[in-house]
Amino acid sequence: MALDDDKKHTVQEFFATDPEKADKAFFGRVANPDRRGFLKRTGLATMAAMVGTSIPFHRNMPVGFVPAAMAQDDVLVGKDGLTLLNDRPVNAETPPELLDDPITPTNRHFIRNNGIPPQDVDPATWTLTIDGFVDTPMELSITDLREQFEVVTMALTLECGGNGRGFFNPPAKGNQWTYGAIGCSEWTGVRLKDVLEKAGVQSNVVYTAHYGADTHLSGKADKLPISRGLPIDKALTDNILIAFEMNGDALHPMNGAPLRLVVPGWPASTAQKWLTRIELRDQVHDGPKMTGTSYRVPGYPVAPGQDVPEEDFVIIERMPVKSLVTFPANGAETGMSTQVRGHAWSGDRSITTVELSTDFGATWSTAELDDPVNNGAWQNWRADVSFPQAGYYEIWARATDSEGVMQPFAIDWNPKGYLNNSMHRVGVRAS
Ligand SMILES: Nc1nc2c(c(=O)[nH]1)N[C@H]1C(S)=C(S)[C@@H](COP(=O)(O)O)O[C@H]1N2
Ligand SMILES: [Mo]
Repeated sequence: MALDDDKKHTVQEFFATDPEKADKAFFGRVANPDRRGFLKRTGLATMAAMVGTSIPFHRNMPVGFVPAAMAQDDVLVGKDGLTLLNDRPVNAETPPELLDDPITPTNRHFIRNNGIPPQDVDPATWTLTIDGFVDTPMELSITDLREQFEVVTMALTLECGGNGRGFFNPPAKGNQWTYGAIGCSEWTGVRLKDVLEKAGVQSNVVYTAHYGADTHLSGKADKLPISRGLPIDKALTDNILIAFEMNGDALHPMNGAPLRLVVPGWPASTAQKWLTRIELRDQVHDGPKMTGTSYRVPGYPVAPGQDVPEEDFVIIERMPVKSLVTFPANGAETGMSTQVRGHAWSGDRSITTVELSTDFGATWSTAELDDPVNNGAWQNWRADVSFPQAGYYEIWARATDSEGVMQPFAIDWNPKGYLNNSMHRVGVRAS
């Protein structure tokens, strides 16, 4: 199903730019004034082949849209088993049982886009500008980065601030993430700190501002989909990378190829993909998704559903203590005993304990817990559990971090559905 005249464009883009032309090219369908149109026999056959069966109501299909089943395959190329939450922009999460690897393979790393990724990126000509309040503004190619700075490889945890939003009640608008907007891949790049220090951070700098090459959904060139930043003290810590490789290969196009920031333990929205510019500012950054209620929570505890004035919202910094059970899968049939395993993480802290319960929280036992492979990586844990008799059990996991903070059982509700770190429950049938 190639676009014969222009192979560089995906089906998705072709339909987005000129739906009627795309429709005609694909299916030979000419629009009627009422925005429907009869598919020619061959067009109908093509469409049926693409969705895998006949389309009884094809006469009702508006001209110029991509069948959802087809869109899914198209945008998740190079990903395996992810759940597509939205295809414009692309948002896809990983089911917990597919996050079982100690290091998340690229094909299992979630995708969270706010806009349309850049097309036809060329790593050879890509540049990163460092400007704002620096002694020496710089424009660096990826080769410059590799040659002028120490190249490091680290496993780093990225979690979307909205992970777990789908469980909020009353619900919060936005992508209904469940568990899987989290991953810990191995990233190769240079330290943000080294690059900023080389440029020379001036004494009035308080915040960074990150810019990427993706475009706004509206198509307007002067509108950015997202531009967030970090307090300068955080930006100068030593496990934030400007990365050009993921798990030993080029970055996946949806995960920011050819260059991105990786900011472990803070909302992954700070980890700009398709990174083109870092500006140092003498005030808190105010780019799109920095202000208002974006990536912000009320500065005090609120009741579910409570109205909170916008000025009471504060910028989310570290992500909270959390754990995930990646084996067994929810709904699994197990024997009378099974290994249970998963990961745990807590912003820029470490995890000291992971506990499991199989009796709805009455008693808890401690899991075996690994140290992080490096600062910024999640920690893997495992335990053997056995069940006293056949039946339905829930495996509950709760982590405690180095400051003694434990995961809660219930959601700490906030209006935009951020930071849900309530305990992960996995139901199994033992026999
Ligand atoms: N340029 C750009 N960078 C971005 C985004 C984006 O839409 N555009 N999304 C951010 C958000 S909200 C998240 S959670 C992470 C997701 O990274 P991933 O898609 O590689 O998992 O990228 C961040 N960086
Ligand atoms: Mo995010």
